[in-house]
Formats: sequence, C-alpha cells, structure tokens
Amino acid sequence: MSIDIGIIGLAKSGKTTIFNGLTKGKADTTSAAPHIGITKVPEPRLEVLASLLHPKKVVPAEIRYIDIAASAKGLVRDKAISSQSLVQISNADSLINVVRAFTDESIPHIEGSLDIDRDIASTNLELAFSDLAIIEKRLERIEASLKGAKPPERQGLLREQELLTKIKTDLEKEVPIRELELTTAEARTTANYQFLTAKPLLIVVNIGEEQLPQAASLEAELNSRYSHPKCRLITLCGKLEMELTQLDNSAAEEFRAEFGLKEPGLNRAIKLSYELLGLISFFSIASDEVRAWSIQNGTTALKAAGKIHSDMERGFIRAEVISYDDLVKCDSISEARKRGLLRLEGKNYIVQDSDVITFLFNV
Ligand SMILES: Nc1nc2c(ncn2[C@@H]2O[C@H](COP(=O)(O)OP(=O)(O)O)[C@@H](O)[C@H]2O)c(=O)[nH]1
Ligand SMILES: [Mg+2]
Repeated sequence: MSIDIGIIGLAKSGKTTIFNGLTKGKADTTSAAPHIGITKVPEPRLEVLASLLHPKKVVPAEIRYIDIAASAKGLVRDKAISSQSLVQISNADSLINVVRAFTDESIPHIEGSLDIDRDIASTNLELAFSDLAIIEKRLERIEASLKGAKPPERQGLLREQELLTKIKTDLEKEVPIRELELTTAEARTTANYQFLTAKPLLIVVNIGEEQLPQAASLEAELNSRYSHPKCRLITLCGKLEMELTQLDNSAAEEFRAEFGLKEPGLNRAIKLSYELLGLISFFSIASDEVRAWSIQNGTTALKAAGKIHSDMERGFIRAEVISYDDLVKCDSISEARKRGLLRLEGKNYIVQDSDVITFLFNV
C-alpha cells in the first residue's frame, strides 16, 4: 500500500514536467492523458540498516503520483476535472497543486498572464466547488430521509446535517476543510466523502531556471501567506528537476551545486508531503528482508503489523522493537539482544519514527 498523491493545477503549469521530476519518469508532456508513476521514498536510514544486516532484499516505501489530465481550458472555466479524474483525486491521500511562475513566450499562459495568487485561488475555488456540490446533494438526501426517520436514525441524520451545514458555511467563506478542527467522530464522518479540500495540500510553484537565485526569497514570501494547517508551498524548477533525473547521480549533483540547490526537489517535496500527512517511518526486519513502511504518527503496534499483512494483525503476539540509533550503535541484532536493548512491546505500543520492528504472530 503506497501513499497516493494527486497532481492538479491549470493546464500548461508544468504538471507533467513536475510529475516526471518526481517519478524520474519520461511521460510525454504533450499528451493530456493521466500518468501514474511510483517513487521510492529516499531513506538514508534504510541504506544504513542494509549495510548492517546484509538482507537479501531491501524494500523502500513508495509514493504513487497521479498526474491528472486537465483540458487546455483549465480547471475553472469549464468542468475540466472530468468525472474519471475526479474519482482519481478523490482517492488520493494528498494533493499537489502546480502553479506556473516560469515565463516562456512560446508557451502562452492559459489565462493570458502570469499571476501566482490568482492561479492558487482559482484551483482552491475549484476544489471547494467540488466539495460543496457533494455537501448540497447529501443535505437534500438527509432532508428527505428525515421525513420518515425513526428516533435513533433521526439523531444521526441531524448530527450529520449540522456538521455538513457548518462545513458548507466555512467553505463559502473560503475556509477549506483541512483547516477545521474536527472531533474524531466528525473527522470519521467527513472521511467517507473524500472531500478534496480536506486533503493536505502542497503548492508547488514552478519557476524557470533564471528565477533560481530568487527561489528561496520567493518561497519565504509566499509561504508567509499560504502556510496553513496541512498546507505548505515550495518553489521548484520543474524543467531542471526533470532534466536532472535523466542524468546519473554524480553529474546531477554537480549541476545542482552549480545552481546552488542543496538537495533534489523530489526529496524536498516528499519530506513536506510526509510532514503534511503526519507520516513517520518504521522498518521491518524479517525473512531476509529489510523494509521501510510509512504510517500515521500515533499508530499502534497492532495496526502497524496490519499494514504489513492482515495475518500479522489477526495473530499478533508481540513486537520486538529497537530504535534505529540503538541498533546502529550495537552494529547487530545479536549484540543489541546481549545488551538488553531489544524491547518486547504489546499491541497498544505506539510505534515511533525510526523503530526497527520484528512482529511475532501466530495464525
Ligand atoms: N521554460 C520553461 N518551460 C517549462 C517549465 N516547466 C514546464 N515547461 C514547459 O511548459 C509546457 C507545459 O508543461 P507540462 O508539464 O506539459 O504542463 P501540464 O499541462 O501542466 O502538464 C511544456 O512544454 C514544458 O516543457 C519551466 O520551468 N520553464
Ligand atoms: Mg500534462
């Protein structure tokens, strides 16, 4: 199970270019068809573990990026999110909105001019419209159901009606669902609808190469306005990132240094997406395989086991846990065992970032 991230934005903003940069892909930027690509999550700790434990297989966590096709008219002017694309982004865990900042006279901006704020606002509006349409339809249904509803059912319907009405008011004031403080029960209700404005949002401002010297200051200025709960913004030069993925690592690094870029844009985007989603990594070691997993911060050992296999959750006995740092200090599992650094934890243990875990189970 990978994390799914949907890439949205106006036509010609550089979605497919950024998609290629993120997935080291070679998808055709001239085609409007949706592209799906898998990225291995860069994880230096996994490499260290592999060098200590010499497993036969090393398996990184994965992110699935979905580059959604949008018509050339853009998202706002018509119903450019086709119903098929809508299903794809509704299923995504998180969204990336690509906003054009590069200038190129041979590629006219679909709105006729460059305006980062306008483009961010118009995509946000489109997402809010989609959510409002779902809410309005559901409110009509609730109204109808209330007529013949018996008391227990009635209570549930009234509670949902109240929640959706409140969310609707907020959306109309341009407050996305991701910024609302919902109770666990409310969050569970809204999760069923897969609302688009509830998803964490990373805004990627796609700059041109000549803007690289100003990238950091532009990013800081924009973030001061667009940084909200579950929303961040980065500047990235999509074209350069895409070109660099086609080079071997050392050549790419040399170019990066020349442009004053510390790390691949891909890594920055992934780190931010993880932060926005509240994800942490743990590592499983079993049957000659070391593997990285991404879970929500706060996940129990039982649920973490279930992420690996449903049998592991069903037949969960214990988790044998050591922190990555302790394991690296000991150099081997047997030495860690000798020093008493392996802990046995039960099903309610909250898995910590960097935990190295062997699950004991019985089915
Ligand atoms: N000059 C320049 N062109 C870019 C940049 N990013 C994308 N493009 C070009 O803009 C066009 C549209 O990009 P594409 O990724 O297909 O956009 P999409 O329609 O959002 O998928 C393509 O011709 C890209 O090569 C950039 O940073 N600089
Ligand atoms: Mg495209």
